[in-house]
Amino acid sequence: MVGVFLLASLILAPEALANFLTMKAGGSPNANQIDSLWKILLYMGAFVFVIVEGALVYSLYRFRAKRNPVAAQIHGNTRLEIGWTVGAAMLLVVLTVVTFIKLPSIINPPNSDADGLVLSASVTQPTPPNGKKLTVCIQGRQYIWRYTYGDSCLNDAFDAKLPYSYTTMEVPEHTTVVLKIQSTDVIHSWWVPSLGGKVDAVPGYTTYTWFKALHTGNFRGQCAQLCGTNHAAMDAYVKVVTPAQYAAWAKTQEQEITTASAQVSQLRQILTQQHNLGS
Ligand SMILES: [Cu+2]
Repeated sequence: MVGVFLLASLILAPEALANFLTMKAGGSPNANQIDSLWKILLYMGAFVFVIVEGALVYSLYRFRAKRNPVAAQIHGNTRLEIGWTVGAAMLLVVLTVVTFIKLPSIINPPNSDADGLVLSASVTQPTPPNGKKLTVCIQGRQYIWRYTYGDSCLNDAFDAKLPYSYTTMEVPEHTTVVLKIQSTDVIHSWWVPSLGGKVDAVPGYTTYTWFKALHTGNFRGQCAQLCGTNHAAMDAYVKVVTPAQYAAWAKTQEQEITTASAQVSQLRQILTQQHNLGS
């Protein structure tokens, strides 16, 4: 009994049950739309399950062999058969309509809020209606994520002037962040569940997605496509801060990268002069 109780308290703990049947959401409008669409499907599925299984269990009990030694001979029921065919078709119609109503808010990015990061407009797809967004280019590679910040990363993600970071992406809240996703080796998959859907990083192609963080906080994700022996270690973190904090961070990051690059160039020069750097 104690064992059963302990097991039940582990399984039924709120932490264990959180998002057990439902999507992770709450970080971005697209993630919330995916979550609510999923819940509609789940509840409708649960309704059908209860009706069908209920009828089955009731029939097993009501018409059990002990009470009914001679089986009734039945040749179908036209009204019932038309009924459940039309009923199932109606359910599919409802699911289709609800899905198509929700799809645009999952696919198309909205405008940044007034207190979001102050951004210049850009015409590169995908784009919120007013064109203002923060672009982050994502490079997946075995086994780490690299992020380059700024509109011009669309031309060259390795532009020396742009700040970049590994593993943790720093972004401002209330700002539409458009992600341009690429891979430098095999197929990876970008997925931070609380911030939206899963998008593959495919070598030779560029895929896009977006999120708009509703509040500050830390969100965790992971490469969602088996990409090699160390795939499990390919974590992704998104740190959402205020627009002011983001601007300060980007500036510091830029300076630190410039300093570090200068030091590396200096070291390279010294090593080359001493013939310690292989040609
Ligand atoms: Cu990967």
